[in-house]
Amino acid sequence: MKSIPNNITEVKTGFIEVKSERKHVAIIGRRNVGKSSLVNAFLGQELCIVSDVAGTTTDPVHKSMELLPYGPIVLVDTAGIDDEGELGEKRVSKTIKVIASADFAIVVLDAQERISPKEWELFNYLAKINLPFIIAVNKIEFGVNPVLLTEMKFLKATHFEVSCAENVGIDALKSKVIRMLPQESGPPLIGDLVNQGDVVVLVVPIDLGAPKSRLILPQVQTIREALDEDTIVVVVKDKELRSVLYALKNPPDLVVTDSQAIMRVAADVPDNVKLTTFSILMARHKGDLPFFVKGLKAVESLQDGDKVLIAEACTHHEQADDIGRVKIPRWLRLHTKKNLEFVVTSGGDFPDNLSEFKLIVHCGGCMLTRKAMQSRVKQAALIEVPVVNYGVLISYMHGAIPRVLLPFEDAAAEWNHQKA
Ligand SMILES: Nc1nc2c(ncn2[C@@H]2O[C@H](COP(=O)(O)OP(=O)(O)O)[C@@H](O)[C@H]2O)c(=O)[nH]1
Ligand code: SF4
Ligand SMILES: [Mg+2]
Repeated sequence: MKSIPNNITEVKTGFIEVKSERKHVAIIGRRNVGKSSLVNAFLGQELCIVSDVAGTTTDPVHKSMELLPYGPIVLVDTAGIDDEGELGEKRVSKTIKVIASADFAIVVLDAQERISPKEWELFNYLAKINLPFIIAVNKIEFGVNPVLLTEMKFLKATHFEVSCAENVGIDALKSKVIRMLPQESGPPLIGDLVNQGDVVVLVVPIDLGAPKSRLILPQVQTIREALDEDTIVVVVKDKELRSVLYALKNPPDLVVTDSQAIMRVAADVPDNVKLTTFSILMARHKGDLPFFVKGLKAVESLQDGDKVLIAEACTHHEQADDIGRVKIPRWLRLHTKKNLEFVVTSGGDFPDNLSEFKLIVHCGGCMLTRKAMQSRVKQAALIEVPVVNYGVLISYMHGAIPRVLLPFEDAAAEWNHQKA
């Protein structure tokens, strides 16, 4: 068993968010309208439990599928928005979190009924967060309530009539969802930093923290993007970097390194070569790089007793020298010379009580969708709690931030503005 250092509170959530590059489609509505039935009809298989007992679906259920010809998506079945009691309220709050980080929603209504007050509230919420959605009017075998039709006209929302029980209208609904799904997937990792034929060197230390027999997602994604851009990709450990630079006829066009090796790598890579870290690339791809750079200002005003949230978006085996639980707290205490209190969350959940924290240090978020990461950043920004990510903070504490931000005009400008 590994021990967690003093002053670090561990908050774990069981739910792991994966499938990060896929669009998330949330299936939402009141209890018993047929949300789970719709997920099953979409999948063409009985994955979710369907029952006429209200409140059968409790925790969100994530299911990947190929929505052809659009591509891979994740369907998220949720508990009813009208769930009651103490447990019910917890389920509703989980559903709200799913909605906030979804890319699209299918609101299921019962064809025989009218729009209820809870459903009006839901539509208001969707408008407030600007989430695109479609209404699936389910159980149409017995006709559609004319008042419901008038109410939907008033809403001006796109709707489709379906029967999950008789598999009517499901294909048409899928086609419509495909046409409505947002396309945007955030800035590239390196696509705009390189040209065809460029040489890109990726520095991947294989230390105790590296997973066994594989590379981590940001590394794999960067390799793939570099290949897509027709560049020549060289992957090396930090120890071999110098030999590689020596062997190359010309200096490389871009070097990307693991944040923890930044000082050694920066010393080896000539000043005129673009250098950044995987974490900085992820900060831009998933989050908001200039906002994270702004967040660095808060590091210098931390005081004894201040609470710092370390947010990890997935659960993994803790290492003896764990980056989130051990190294970052140690470096931050050393850097600030303050006795800080750390709270670590891992898993797909994100605390509601963000205002308690003077700083949020988020992981790269490679397992989160861009939408989910953006929603976390927005939540913190709304109450003015500064956010940085692991890589931005590590480069800052190691004095390498000006160099690793150079390839990114807006983030470099934010840094210069802060220094002015
Ligand atoms: N008549 C009819 N019943 C349906 C239809 N879709 C679902 N149901 C029934 O409605 C009840 C609730 O369905 P379920 O999918 O569990 O609803 P959820 O609580 O919104 O997930 C179940 O008894 C289903 O069999 C439909 O198209 N027609
Ligand atoms: S960066 Fe975050 S989401 Fe990605 S593996 Fe690390 S802890 Fe998990
Ligand atoms: Mg259900």
